[in-house]
Amino acid sequence: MSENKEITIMQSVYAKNDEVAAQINKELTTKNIFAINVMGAPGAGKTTSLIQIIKRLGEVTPYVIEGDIEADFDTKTLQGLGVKAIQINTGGACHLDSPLIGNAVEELKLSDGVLFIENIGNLVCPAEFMIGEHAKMLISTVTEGSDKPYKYPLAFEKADIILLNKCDLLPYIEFDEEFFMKGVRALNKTAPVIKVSGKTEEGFDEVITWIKGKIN
Ligand SMILES: Nc1nc2c(ncn2[C@@H]2O[C@H](COP(=O)(O)OP(=O)(O)OP(=O)(O)O)[C@@H](O)[C@H]2O)c(=O)[nH]1
Ligand SMILES: [Mg+2]
Repeated sequence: MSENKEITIMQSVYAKNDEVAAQINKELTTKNIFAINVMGAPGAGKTTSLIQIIKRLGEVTPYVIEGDIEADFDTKTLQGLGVKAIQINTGGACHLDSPLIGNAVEELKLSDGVLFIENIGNLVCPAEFMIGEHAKMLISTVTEGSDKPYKYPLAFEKADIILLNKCDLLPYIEFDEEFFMKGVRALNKTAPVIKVSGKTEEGFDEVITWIKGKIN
């Protein structure tokens, strides 16, 4: 006969993260900062899109927190363009968490503007962790294939805006846009999906209109 065993339910692994995220969110709001968690697979064009967005922001001050497992190429690129950017290296972790963001926010000395947080290139874990953001921007690409909403639903479900990047490559690859949109809309009825290209620069004016609509 089997014995009854007492099982202790541990605190949610997300609870501490979410508590710190809520504090960061409040602090950023007080400083008049709108924070965007930029998510997408490795090489989706997160940094390329940020460059296109930042150069269209006009009077709005951009700040960037760059998340990578190792290296600081993206931070160096942005700093070279005069952007106030700071690097976080997780040393292996596949997503940013809110304590890491808390430290970076303190160092950046932010006020009045938009903070872009480029998360680790990964279509899974970043969507699970709040990091103090006001909105999540997902960058998907035509080169990843049109089945991505079906295979990686959480990122698409949680996104407030979705950029479909690398549209300049559409003539050269097979991408079923209708199937992609059907998958997106099954998960997320409201997020705008904007077709963009970091190469031809199409679509980014629409992205700016969305961002400015959020901060005004
Ligand atoms: N053809 C084409 N290439 C693009 C586009 N956007 C980005 N790329 C290229 O894709 C590669 C990756 O772009 P990044 O902006 O570095 O991508 P990322 O998502 O920031 O990459 P990680 O930070 O390493 O995850 C680079 O070689 C870019 O030039 C696009 O719209 N069209
Ligand atoms: Mg990058």
